[in-house]
Amino acid sequence: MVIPLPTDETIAAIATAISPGQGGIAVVRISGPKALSIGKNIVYIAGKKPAWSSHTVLYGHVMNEENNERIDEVLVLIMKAPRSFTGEDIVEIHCHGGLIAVQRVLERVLAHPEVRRAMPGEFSQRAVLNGRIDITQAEAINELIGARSKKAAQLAMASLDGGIQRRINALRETLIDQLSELEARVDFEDELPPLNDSEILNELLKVRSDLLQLVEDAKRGAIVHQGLRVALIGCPNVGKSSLLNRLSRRERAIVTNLPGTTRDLLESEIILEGVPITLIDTAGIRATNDEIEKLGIARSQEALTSADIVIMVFDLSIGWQKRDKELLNQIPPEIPFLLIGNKADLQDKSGLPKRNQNIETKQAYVSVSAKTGEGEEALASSLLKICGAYDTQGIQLALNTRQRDLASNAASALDRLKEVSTQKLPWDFWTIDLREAIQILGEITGNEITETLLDRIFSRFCIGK
Ligand SMILES: Nc1nc2c(ncn2[C@@H]2O[C@H](COP(=O)(O)OP(=O)(O)OP(=O)(O)O)[C@@H](O)[C@H]2O)c(=O)[nH]1
Ligand SMILES: [Mg+2]
Repeated sequence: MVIPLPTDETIAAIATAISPGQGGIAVVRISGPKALSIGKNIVYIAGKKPAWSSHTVLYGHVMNEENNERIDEVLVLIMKAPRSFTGEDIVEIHCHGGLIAVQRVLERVLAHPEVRRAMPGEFSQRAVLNGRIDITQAEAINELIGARSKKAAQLAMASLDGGIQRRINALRETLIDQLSELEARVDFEDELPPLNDSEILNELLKVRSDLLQLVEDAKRGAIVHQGLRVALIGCPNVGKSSLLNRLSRRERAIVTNLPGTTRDLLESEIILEGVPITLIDTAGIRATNDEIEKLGIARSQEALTSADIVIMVFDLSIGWQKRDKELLNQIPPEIPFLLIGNKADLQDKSGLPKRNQNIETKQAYVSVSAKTGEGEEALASSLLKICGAYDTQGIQLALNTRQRDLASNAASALDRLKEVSTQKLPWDFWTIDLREAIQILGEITGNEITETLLDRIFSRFCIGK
């Protein structure tokens, strides 16, 4: 669906999360030229008629006109254009939270003929179209709201502060400067001092390597945003559920000394060094005649092939077994995995060597005890190392997938200039790739804006943003 471009329509939506019994207050946001008149029409304010001046708060009631019923007691926040989020007149009605009151207030607003329900992302889209924020900042709002760890929120905030916009614009400016030099040579070669092509190439390749660095950081940043699904896999009774409980710091899963305790997948979310990780406990894999257990094992097998990372657990108190090896062979080669020897506290008594000789793999290996907590830190850092998220703390800016793909395309366009330079082609050949890189970088920030681009970006937002 294509959202109509700048418009004189007035829109409204609930801007806060709605959930039964939750939230002391909720906010209904109205934006557009009729926002104030609608607000005045539906909010009754006792006493002398107030001025509804910008950046003031009024106290009143949303009324049902037909029977004079008070729908809710509210505060009204007025922000006149252009000093508002969207750049238009905004009236925010702060009413009570939960489900009913806020819905009734919104219905009352929408009953007004001069307003319609906002589409997903439409407030942010108007903010972009009216030049209040650029596209990277609008995307950052979405990312900040969706952040599942402190680091993800910090990265989103850096982008909301204009970090990505400034960085990309600076690189784009450098390219534009070079392009104008080159264009001048195309037209007036004889009248201008000659250009040194290797100097220009170096300058452009510097921009390229900055872009590639951003792409690299973005890959690690993506893990911080999206998180990882990590499946705990192993034979029965090796301590998978005990490990899940230890890592989640709560008794999430049932643990017993009977093999075959876990029958179903069970998820628990943890944060490791800012990376949100969904741990998935699975049923111990073995041949069984128990129908319920069979179904559970089928799910384990599914988790084994669909997880981002597999933690394969075996029992150190009995050592590495043939059945462990068989299971290890079932891990698809493209899925990174970490081998964990559990029950290290029992191992000393069992007299088995620290790293069991029978493990025929050079895979990352950590020995732990779910009982005592021994080896827990080593487990966490090995896990982060495997997923390439080891140094996420060092990242200051993280492009999202859309921005990353564009940055990488721009870098490729610049890369083609190496060939142009080697072949000593005339300046107009340089300008082709350079212009393309400039155009692509413009798409990141929205300098080169198209309706399809806007539509693609904002359709991923939800209503009220
Ligand atoms: N001493 C010791 N016992 C452990 C450790 N980890 C687990 N156990 C015990 O091993 C038994 C099995 O633990 P679970 O966590 O249920 O094992 P599981 O791999 O989830 O087993 P299934 O769900 O049956 O596949 C329980 O009696 C645990 O208390 C450990 O590190 N040390
Ligand atoms: Mg279990």
